[in-house]
Amino acid sequence: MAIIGKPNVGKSTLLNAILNEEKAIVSEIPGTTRDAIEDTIVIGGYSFRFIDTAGLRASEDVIETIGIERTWEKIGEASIILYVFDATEQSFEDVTIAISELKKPNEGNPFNLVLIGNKADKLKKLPKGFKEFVEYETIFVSGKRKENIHLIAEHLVEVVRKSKTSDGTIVSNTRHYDSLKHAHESIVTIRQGLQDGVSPDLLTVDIHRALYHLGEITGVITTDEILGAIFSRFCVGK
Ligand SMILES: Nc1nc2c(ncn2[C@@H]2O[C@H](COP(=O)(O)OP(=O)(O)OP(=O)(O)O)[C@@H](O)[C@H]2O)c(=O)[nH]1
Ligand SMILES: [Mg+2]
Repeated sequence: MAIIGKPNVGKSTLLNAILNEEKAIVSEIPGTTRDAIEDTIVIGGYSFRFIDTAGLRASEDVIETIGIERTWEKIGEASIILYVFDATEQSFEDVTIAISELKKPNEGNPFNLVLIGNKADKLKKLPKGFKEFVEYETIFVSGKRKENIHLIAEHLVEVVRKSKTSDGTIVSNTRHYDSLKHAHESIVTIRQGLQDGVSPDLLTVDIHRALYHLGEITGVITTDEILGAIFSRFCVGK
């Protein structure tokens, strides 16, 4: 779960409220968080890793800029993005513009986004536009007062329940899903081949294919090394 948003909207406050621990430094100075801070907690029987990130803005500061690049990396890796906004400052229009900016580099991929309107303790009434907004779930909270944090937890559990695969893993990236599907198809063929006594030379083709597809996800394709290890373990000739 990547917690992202503009500087000073209360991302670190929210992380601390979710973890119930003063994990991240909170201050009124925009740009406080520069490095990603993360921790894992179990909610409703599922393990969630929350990552607090550097606030997104154009910065002249070299270190903050590196932090913001990391935020973009985390956005790419996250299963679910919690986009935090300051409900007292950012209008519905501001938030919808920010979302379309976020979606640009992820075009074509499913985008699991939850909007968190923070600092709701300072609001007399909820800002316009959000109530009718159906595209993304919007939850208003006060990180500082720890109000409505349970709504985030409940929503996340529901998302996972709905989207989980049979072993409880969420694969929300379609590219990863395709790679895993292809790797799985090859593995099924390999297993069948082993049962049928197919020659190892022929099995190698499918082993290569499975590793290739897994490598598409991990970025590591060291087929010969891994094949060597497999063959030595299973005592089959190359
Ligand atoms: N009233 C109110 N103030 C809040 C709330 N959440 C955070 N704040 C205040 O907003 C300021 C910024 O909070 P942070 O949690 O550091 O914000 P951030 O988004 O992590 O900021 P950066 O790390 O700079 O990107 C602090 O002064 C907090 O006390 C809230 O729910 N209500
Ligand atoms: Mg912060």
